[in-house]
Amino acid sequence: MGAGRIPAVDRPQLGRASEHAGQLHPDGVAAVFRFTVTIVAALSLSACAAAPSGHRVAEPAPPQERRPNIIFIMSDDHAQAAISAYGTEIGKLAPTPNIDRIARNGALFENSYVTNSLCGPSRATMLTGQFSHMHGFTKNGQKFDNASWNWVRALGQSGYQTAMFGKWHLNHSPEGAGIDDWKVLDDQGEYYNPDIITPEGKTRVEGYATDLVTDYSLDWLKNRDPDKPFAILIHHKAPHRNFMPAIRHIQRYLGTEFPVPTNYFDHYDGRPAAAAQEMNIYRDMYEGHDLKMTTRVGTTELRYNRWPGAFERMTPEQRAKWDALHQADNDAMNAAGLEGREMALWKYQRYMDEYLGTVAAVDEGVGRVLDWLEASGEANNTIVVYTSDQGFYLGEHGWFDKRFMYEESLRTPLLMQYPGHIAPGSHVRVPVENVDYAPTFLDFAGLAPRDTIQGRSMREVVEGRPPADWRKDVYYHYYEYPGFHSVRAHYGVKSGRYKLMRFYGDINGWEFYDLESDRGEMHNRIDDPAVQPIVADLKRKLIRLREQYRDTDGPAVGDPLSDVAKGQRDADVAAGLGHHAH
Ligand code: SGN
Ligand code: CA
Repeated sequence: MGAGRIPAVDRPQLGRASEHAGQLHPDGVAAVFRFTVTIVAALSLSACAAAPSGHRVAEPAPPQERRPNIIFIMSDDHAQAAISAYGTEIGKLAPTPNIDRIARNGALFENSYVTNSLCGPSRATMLTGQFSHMHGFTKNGQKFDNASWNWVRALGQSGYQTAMFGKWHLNHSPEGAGIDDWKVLDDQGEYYNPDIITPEGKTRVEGYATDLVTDYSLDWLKNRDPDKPFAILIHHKAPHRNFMPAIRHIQRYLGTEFPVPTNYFDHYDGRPAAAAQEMNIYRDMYEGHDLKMTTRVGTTELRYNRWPGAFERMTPEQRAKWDALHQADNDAMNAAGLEGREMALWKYQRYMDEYLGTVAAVDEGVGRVLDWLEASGEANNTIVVYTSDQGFYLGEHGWFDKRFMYEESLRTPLLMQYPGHIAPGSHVRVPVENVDYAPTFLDFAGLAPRDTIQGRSMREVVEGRPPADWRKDVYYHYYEYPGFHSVRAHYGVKSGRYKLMRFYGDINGWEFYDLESDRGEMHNRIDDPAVQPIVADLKRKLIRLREQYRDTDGPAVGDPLSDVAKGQRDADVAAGLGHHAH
């Protein structure tokens, strides 16, 4: 028995294997498949027919290649570490065979990053190809202007049929964003019986969010206009907080011992912003809401449950199964009277069970979409992308959530297949950022780049011939403070093995890491004389990047730290402390 696990006396196996997704989706892959007619240079043929007799008939133009379909699958808060294609320890214990199919069929991006590790800003970046300060959505809770340019509308205007199902979270709905068909989750979305917004209004729909989003997507794919290329956004809520697996997956990882990150009990020395966060698994996670811990042996009453709605919206039948499947493990935990370090380790294992349990349904959904695609005859002409709106902490530094520019949340999964264009099993090593998605889709759809876009098409990169002048340095800027989890605003650059970050506001200061010798980012060496030439070089790079991307938010790189005290006042005012009077 390893750390954090307690033998459960009795583990009910309610409906585990029997409740297979297939029951919920009787039509599955056995649907009627439509084959799309390939358009061959019809225009040039009619031109030939019209040629006056006696004249040489013009050669027909070469057949135009059909523009590729795009299936853009995104989950919410999915760490690279939780995808087996990334070769991680967690992936070995909780494999994602269907997401991995995309990597096998195409490319796995080893170095894919976000520009601002937060939901709304990330999504706006993916739609527009711009950094947060340019599209204006810097923090959650702001509203994205759906009338802004986005790549989905651009494809639609050029003849694509477009759709979006799942989490939008940029404002109420995609109304006005130029997407033909959509059904979205309300705000952050709920796992069970979610409220679904359609052009007709909002209704509560019985079912599990991940399965519903997959169902909507497959229905649309099967009934779309077969004569048009299509672009579909399938955007899951999972594995976002509060990590509620489908009933059939609740006990999937019970008894699996996940490796505890070596820095789970971090001291945060030399990293004041890391010390000040509120996203610690053993201190800040809600024991009821997030960890589904009960108050005592024999009860199903949850401990601190900040937003009871997530459970109250379940049907009595769902709730009964849910409670029964958690009961033995909860009773064992309560009976053991865990404290301190032991309790922290138990919480880590419970967090992994629930988080990875939600990933299981996402992986099944990806499998259903890929199965449909393969059987439809469209696979060779379809780009499939799997990504997340950002990475996530799975216990590193003791954390859940994201926001920081440290590796686990800066990185996001990215896998892409396009038969005939992307070699199966290829690995992309150059750094890409989510500003690159929009120009990539435009490029593959044969549309001209747009000068507002700050990213760059990854086409040559995935086709195995990265341009010599491809970016080497990655720019990042996080804004949301004060806010959930109290992560201070910061910006920074990652350049190969080195990373430089500047926090500003009430906590301001620089951090420097050499990832080659310090993968866990535990030793801030900003004051180490030995690295000062590297730090100076990174500061020059940061200045250049901020100029290139036209980011003037936050203090300038050259501002001495003492001048940033103003940031403290801004933060306090925003928090309602009203220090402006002084
Ligand atoms: C919710 C979560 C937070 C999370 C934010 C942002 N709390 O507020 O933990 O950081 O979303 O997430 S919850 O208990 O209400 O889920 S994001 O994916 O939208 O950026
Ligand atoms: Ca997210």
